[in-house]
Amino acid sequence: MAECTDLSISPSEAPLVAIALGSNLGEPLRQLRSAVQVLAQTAGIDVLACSPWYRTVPVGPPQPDYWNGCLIGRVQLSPWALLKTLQAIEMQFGRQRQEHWGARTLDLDLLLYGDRVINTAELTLPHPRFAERPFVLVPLAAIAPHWRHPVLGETIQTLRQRVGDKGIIAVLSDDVGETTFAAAADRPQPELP
Ligand code: PH2
Ligand code: MG
Ligand code: MG
Repeated sequence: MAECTDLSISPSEAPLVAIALGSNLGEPLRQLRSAVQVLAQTAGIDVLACSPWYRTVPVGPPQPDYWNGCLIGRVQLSPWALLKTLQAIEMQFGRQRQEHWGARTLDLDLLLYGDRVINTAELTLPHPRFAERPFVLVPLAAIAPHWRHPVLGETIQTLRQRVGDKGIIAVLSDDVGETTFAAAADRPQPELP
């Protein structure tokens, strides 16, 4: 479990963050739901909303279909501490170093951290190119349509309408809103479509 002690931000100043989740190896839906639970139980992270799960056509080399989703959280961690925490959770789920854009058991991408714009070797915010990807924008628009991309100046809803639904195969709603998301990982897994 990622234990982060760097709670360097007071609750009143805690920014909203958007995180993209993806998986196409092992048992993707089970891993994604479980990852949401792990994030919700991590010190310094409050999960506020989680999108439905979307089955998506893989972008990149030939590999299995993905399941993708997004969540919105409030964090008391710096962007770098949050990045480290996400990487530790990916490792906990058996993530191997893989080929670029290759298959993975769990991918946690930090998309937005308030309106911060960061360009370092370690971390780029907003996440580069997410504004072109339906597999990110479709789930994100389901929970954060009015969030404005701090570089492009457009809302997530507008960006999502621009990219359309290309590559979205199916949607599976867990009804994982603010009050019920914590229970979702305990539910029996539905049949895959
Ligand atoms: N992630 C990738 C590469 N390709 N394709 C889909 N559909 N969904 C993903 O999350 C994804 C991908 C590398 O992070
Ligand atoms: Mg990633
Ligand atoms: Mg990714």
